[in-house]
Amino acid sequence: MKRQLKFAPIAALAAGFLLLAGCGKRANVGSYQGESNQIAAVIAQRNLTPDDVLGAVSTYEPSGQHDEYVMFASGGQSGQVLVYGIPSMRLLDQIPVFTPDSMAGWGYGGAGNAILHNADLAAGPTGPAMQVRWGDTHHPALSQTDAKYDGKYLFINDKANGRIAVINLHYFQTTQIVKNPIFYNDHGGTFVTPNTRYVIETSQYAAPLGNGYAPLKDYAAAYRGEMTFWRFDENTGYIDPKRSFAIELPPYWQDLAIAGRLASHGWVFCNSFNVAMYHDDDTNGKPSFEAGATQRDTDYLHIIHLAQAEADFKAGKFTRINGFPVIPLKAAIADRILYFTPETKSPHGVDATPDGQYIVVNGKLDPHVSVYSFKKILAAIAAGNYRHDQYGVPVLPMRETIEARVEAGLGPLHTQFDDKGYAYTSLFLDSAIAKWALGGEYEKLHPDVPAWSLVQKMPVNYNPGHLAAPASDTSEPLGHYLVSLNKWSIDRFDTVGPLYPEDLQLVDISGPKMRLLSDTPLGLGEIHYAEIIPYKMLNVARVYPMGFSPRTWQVLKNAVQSGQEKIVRQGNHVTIFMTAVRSHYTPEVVQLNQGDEVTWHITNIERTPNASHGLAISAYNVNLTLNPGETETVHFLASRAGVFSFYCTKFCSALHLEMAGYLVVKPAGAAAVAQR
Ligand code: K7E
Ligand code: CUA
Repeated sequence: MKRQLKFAPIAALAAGFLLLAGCGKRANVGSYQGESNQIAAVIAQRNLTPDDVLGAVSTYEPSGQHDEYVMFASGGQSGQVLVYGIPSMRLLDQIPVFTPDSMAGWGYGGAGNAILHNADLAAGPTGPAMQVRWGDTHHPALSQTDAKYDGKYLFINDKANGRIAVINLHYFQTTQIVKNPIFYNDHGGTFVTPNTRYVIETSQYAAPLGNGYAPLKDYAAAYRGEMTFWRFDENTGYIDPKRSFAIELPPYWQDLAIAGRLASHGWVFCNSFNVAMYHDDDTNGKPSFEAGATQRDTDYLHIIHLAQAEADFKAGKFTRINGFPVIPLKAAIADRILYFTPETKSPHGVDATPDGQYIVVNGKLDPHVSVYSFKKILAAIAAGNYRHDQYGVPVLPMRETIEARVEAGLGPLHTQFDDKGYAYTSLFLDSAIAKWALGGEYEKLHPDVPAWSLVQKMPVNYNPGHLAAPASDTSEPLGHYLVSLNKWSIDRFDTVGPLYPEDLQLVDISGPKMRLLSDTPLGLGEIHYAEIIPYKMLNVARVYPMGFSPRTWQVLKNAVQSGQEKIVRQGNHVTIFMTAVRSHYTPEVVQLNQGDEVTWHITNIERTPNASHGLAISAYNVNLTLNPGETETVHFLASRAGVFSFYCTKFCSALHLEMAGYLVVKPAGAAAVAQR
């Protein structure tokens, strides 16, 4: 075991620490003279190895000191986005997206309701409307300008319900959720094109396009996959569904996707599995999907010429499904939009090198990562030396498209890149990360290390899914850190019941060897992917402009201002104009008749950062969070008679408990409430 430390190393460690500390801006050698023995004692008492101490001092943020990077991580089944500081791995925020969130007051009466409602299932020929109040978020994507992060927006998909959300990073707030009109689920999303012109969302489990019915026996004829290109409008900050379109794909189960950049700008790549099109109606005892879907030796890397698809869309070469433009498979083939090249069966992640020259496919069942050359793909297309799959899609021979195969280890899932010409691949089965050297132009960055060679394997705990490195998905990755997003934690933390947390392990990749720095448990959801950006690239607001509505994303001219508070009754419709400021609401008493229709406007008129207030109304399921300047509107029917308190849910001041009021609802039949 590693936890054995003799006195000498402790002393050396303490001495080294003392020397190191001497270089810091916050202290000098002299100031540690008294502490060095104490430090050595703590190291001994806690049984720390030199690596432990190095990890601790590399990641510890002293009180009040901020992190250099932030990581935007999918919150998995929580349906949200998590925000971490790096290197401390402190959880800074949970941005509510697909799931109501009571801290943010998201989905309990305010703006969140309207945004969530917009992405519910609409009623249609196949069934009634359905409220969907959760999501399974997988892949966050930061907006890009010229293939670099611009820090403005974040996108995230909901695999379970086929939805995409837009988060504005000025306010860290979800502004829009769009429901895919032709598919129920997705997985290959979100990924953005190099100028965030399009946000990509790809279906996963083939089904009839348009959410209709077809029996499983008609799988090959009636089931399809698709890739949707959501047009993002930089001027408005919203996805414009009217300028968005999809491409019909064969009913292979499409997996991860990535947009090309630089060399491969204008192209998109997507993995698939179950090219065998295995399906079974469970009546004849055929094997399970896990056996049936993997019976072929190869699946297909999809190569999609987005620039040509966009031209077809603009030329009106599409059909409409549920009103949404879809370029039919036949047209995609005829107009040279879609190609395949074989990949070893059942791969998982597909990633593009920073220069867009190589497409890296992670084997999953194959111990190799396969590196395809975009130059070779173009040459293979030009050579025309291809066969066709059963739907007529050209299949480029693998020997013409592949550049290298790197034996990384067992279960390669996802790859990230640093600034020194290296790639890092998660090995799910090996519980390890493989560091390997890129070839081509990247060889110049590491002249002594052979191209496409394995450099180091480092164990992680356990079963890593995605990895995340700063700006890895851009033309300028930053290196420095890598986070291993591990699915299993087994023995790493105190057991807290049968549902185990994930383990996020922070790794230092700045030196020649990867070095483990810390473990962080996560019990809120399963992170799939994450993107990391230097904090200084963000431009985050501290307060809202006065009267800002997160529903309209505008300053409302008629937002309630101080001195204009009132209650207006028109028949049985009552409108409340309320303000909140430390430490009271105005008005504080609202008297209604049972059956009144209520519109309740409230503005937090604070200008002080951090001075948020809440508005919780007992029995009416209303819970708002109002940040400084924010205005919200709640509608409800006063269906229940009685005396209800409303109060501020945020301990905003010494007199916070007094920030409360009464909602008095007189039972129907009793004398009506006098008008104010
Ligand atoms: Cu979990 Cu990218 Cu959805 Cu792999 S995915 S782990
Ligand atoms: Cu406002 Cu407590």
